[in-house]
Amino acid sequence: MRERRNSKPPCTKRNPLRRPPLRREVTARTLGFVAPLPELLSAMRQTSTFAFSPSLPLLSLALGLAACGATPAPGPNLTAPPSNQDQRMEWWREARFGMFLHWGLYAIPAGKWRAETNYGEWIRDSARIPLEVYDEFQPNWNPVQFDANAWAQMAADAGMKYVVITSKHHDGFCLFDSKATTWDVGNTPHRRDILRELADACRQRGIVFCTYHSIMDWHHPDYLPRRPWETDRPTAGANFDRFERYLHEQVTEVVQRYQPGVMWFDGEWESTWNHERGVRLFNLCRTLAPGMIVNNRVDVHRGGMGGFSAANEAVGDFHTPEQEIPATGLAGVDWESCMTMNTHWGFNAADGKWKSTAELVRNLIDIASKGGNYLLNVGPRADGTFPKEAVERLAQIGTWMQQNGEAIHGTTASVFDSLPFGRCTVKSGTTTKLYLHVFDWPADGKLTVPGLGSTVARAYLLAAPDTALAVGSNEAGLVVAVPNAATDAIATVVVLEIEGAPVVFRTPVITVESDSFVSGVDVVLNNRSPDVAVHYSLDGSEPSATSPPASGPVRVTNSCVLRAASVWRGTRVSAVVERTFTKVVPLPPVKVPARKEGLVVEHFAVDWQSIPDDRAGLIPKNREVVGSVGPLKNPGEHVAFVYRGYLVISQEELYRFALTSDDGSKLWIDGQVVVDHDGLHGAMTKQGAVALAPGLHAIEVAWFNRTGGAELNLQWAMPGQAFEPLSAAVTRH
Ligand code: FHN
Repeated sequence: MRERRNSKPPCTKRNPLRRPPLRREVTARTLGFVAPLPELLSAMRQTSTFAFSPSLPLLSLALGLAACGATPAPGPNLTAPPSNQDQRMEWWREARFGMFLHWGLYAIPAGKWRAETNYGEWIRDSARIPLEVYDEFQPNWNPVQFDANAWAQMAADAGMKYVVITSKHHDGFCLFDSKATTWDVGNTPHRRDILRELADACRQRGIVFCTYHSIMDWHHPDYLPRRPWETDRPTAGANFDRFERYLHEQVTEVVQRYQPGVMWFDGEWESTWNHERGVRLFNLCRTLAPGMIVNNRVDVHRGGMGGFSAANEAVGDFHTPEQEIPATGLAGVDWESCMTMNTHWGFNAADGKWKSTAELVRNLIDIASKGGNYLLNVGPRADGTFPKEAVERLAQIGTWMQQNGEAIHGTTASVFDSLPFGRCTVKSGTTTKLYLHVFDWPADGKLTVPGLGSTVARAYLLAAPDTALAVGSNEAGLVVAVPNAATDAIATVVVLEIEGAPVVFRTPVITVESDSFVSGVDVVLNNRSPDVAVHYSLDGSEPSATSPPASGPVRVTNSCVLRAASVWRGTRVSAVVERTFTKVVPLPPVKVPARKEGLVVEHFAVDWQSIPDDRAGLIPKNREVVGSVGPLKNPGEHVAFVYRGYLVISQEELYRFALTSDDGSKLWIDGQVVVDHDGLHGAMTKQGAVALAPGLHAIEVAWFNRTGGAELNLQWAMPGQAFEPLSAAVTRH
């Protein structure tokens, strides 16, 4: 359905600037503005002197490419179904570094509205700009200095291997000429296909073109909820299912027209979006372009700014921490930290809090050393230029990457738990390269590398690969003789070449389903160093070379303190880790008459911010019998559901429960709290466990949704088995 606002038709509907379908022509561009708002006019006058314009070399490159009809370099193969997830993610893991671009109408006010200057891409909501007032930015959209080749060249020069640009942000304005709406660039004085030009410019430089697409849409009449302050904007007739069809139609347009390597969804946290809709959108993307990567924000489980989808049911190809770098990375999964250069995503003319190039480069190194990708944002100006501070930083990052890109692109996470002087990235093969990124250069010329047992075949500065560095050792570890001065103040890279896999003395990691058990539990001890053994004790004694080695999972059948350490050539070479395990007595069954299948759930209208202990006095609005606890279909806001009944237990065991909810939830078994997931939070999962004897056991689940996302799902598992939903076969009331 083509979007039409349900209030007076948008000023752009009869906009005389509506032109024939966008073409890739380069036209004489005039700065034709239509009756700008007073603030807008003054804001634009303030930004009339634009800091960056394409330099001559860039222009000649662009003309050269155009003249020779350079065909876009191949990106990932999006149409062929990859044989596995590793194949789909291969180029992305190799890339490690990308450019994020937040660009749209919000660049016109540039963060300023009336007396305030701290807005960004959220300005329509944050400044409470009515729709019809915000619409008037559309005829003023005319980025006459937009130069896709210049943008792509700056990304390439900075060592960025992919670019993610906002095809649509939360304001709903489309940076492409959509057949589904007039709220797009096709209806502005700017008559070019921005995404097409940028996609071509990227591909001509071997950069993968990608798009960010917001699920949340503050413009489409069918999108709900409205902004909380938009009380005068009618909701009658709004149909979110119809909006979902509109969303699918536009995602199909973007994918089929521009073949993005990544579809980067966002704005997934409001109550109308749920797991089922997320799965449908994810499946649409897989159908349209099997090789295309989709982030985890297509679903509702990113878990807030930490960006980690802990829920078992979550879909998406990578996790998305935002404005933060996970302390120890996100082990075993693909993840990308997206961060701004200053403090805004969209252009803000007053934001002078720019991160230093050193901080940006060290963020890149830190992220790569933890096995993640760095998506670094630029918020272009309304005229199509980059802020000069961004241009400067991209160029300076490029200088570092020119010399050291080999230590970032195609690397994997450090083999060390930590290093005193900086970070490590790795390239494995018959010869393994350890790239030591030295932030704190040793004044005495002795770089000590603790915890490495390997013999180093060769050591050198990445900046001077032909000059071998002497390697020795002392009680603290390996010692590399380095020059007295670092070659790069931000980070100097020292390369250690090792035959085969590195022997690293890492502290073992204990992995186990639960610290308590009924009959026994399997404990996995892993120090992630194949040539280094793990020895352990179960009597609380110091593990040593004479303790038993862990040749597989250790079976614990009695309460004990397990202690473990790494051992190499008869010597303990790591710290000791320990875990206490407890054999528990199962709760006895409750004596109740046999009951019917299912649980009773009572619905309440409440305004909780947490689950009250005393709920006895509540009067339910509704009561029904259900077979499982969630997922829910549009339960609404300011509601609470309380499930009660019995679990049918056939085998004496320790049972694990995974409770996913947005907002708070709690699980009791026989009156004991097993999972306390209370409070106001996004869709996240929390686990608990309880030992149960055969028979019936009382179960109660309380959940509430204040506003926003409304997720609930309870799953359970026996030892060694996958989580699955409860079913009517195991519930009674
Ligand atoms: O609300 C958006 C925000 O404007 C920006 O796009 C960031 C970048 O990932 N994502 C959302 C906030 O999590």
